[in-house]
Amino acid sequence: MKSDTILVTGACGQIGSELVLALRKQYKNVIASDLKEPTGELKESGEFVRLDVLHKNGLSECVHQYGVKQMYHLAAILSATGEQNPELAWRINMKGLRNMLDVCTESSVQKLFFPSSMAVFGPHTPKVNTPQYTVMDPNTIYGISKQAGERWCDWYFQKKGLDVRSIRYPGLISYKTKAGGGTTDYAVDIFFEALEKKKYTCFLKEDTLLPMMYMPDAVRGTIELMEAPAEKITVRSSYNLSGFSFAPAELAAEIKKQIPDFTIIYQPDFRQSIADSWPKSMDDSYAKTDWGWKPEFDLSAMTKDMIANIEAMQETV
Ligand code: VAH
Repeated sequence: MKSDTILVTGACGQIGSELVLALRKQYKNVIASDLKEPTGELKESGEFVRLDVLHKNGLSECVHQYGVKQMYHLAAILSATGEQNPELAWRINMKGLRNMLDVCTESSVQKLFFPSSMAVFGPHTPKVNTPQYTVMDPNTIYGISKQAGERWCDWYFQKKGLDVRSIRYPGLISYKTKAGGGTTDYAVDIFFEALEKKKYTCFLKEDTLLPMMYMPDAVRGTIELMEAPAEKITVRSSYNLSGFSFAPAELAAEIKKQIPDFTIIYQPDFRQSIADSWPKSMDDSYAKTDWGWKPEFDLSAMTKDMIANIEAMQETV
């Protein structure tokens, strides 16, 4: 087991809760932190510290007390919630990141991970096979904060030599911790509703094609990026990363193969305009070339794995 002490913020969130468990399989000391208390395997499997990323002193004291060498900063407000609470989203997503960047440069931290998102792209970005470098005109506070965050990360690398690395995640699908406040959350909620009620009301139009990824691939890719030799990393803003693209109708059809009497209706809400501003697919050739990225799950394999694991979880309840 590797000995670097790692601190994960936002550890109780959709990505954090699975990333911590994966890191704890490789590292002896992985400290989970969040504002809310952990539960279940996340709580039982290791150290937890209650941290507010807006309080730099608390963050700094934790880093110095534990001799933290790597940080994964996952605490953030997502797209849909951000549009309803723009001031809160900007404050947490920007001041939280600045605190992390400054604590890194003022301490023993050698490596920082920053999660960006396909939300940094906007209405004038080429939507098919969106390039690594292209027009970026995000029109959500979440996307604007992630774009600004990418620029801050690149600046801290260029000007202060901080080894900060980042991924532009597509929509992420998982079963261990429900997503919260995202526009792509339909692709998580649909599985729970399909198994519980055999029906789902989707808040996006049936043909809304979006890049997506299964969480096991996202977690593996994140750790692979952080473990790659520094000289391999040519992108210090954020790497495009993608698994596969689908629309709600395609996901519903895949679920119906496993649950034949499943039905879906479509009632688009404010999140439709957010989804319409995002890519339909992303070019992640830089990640493939620089550090060997390769997704393992496709739509069919993800659907089967999600249903099998949610059914198994429900049996233990
Ligand atoms: C959201 N799940 O919907 C997040 C993600 C690209 C989407 O950033 O806000």
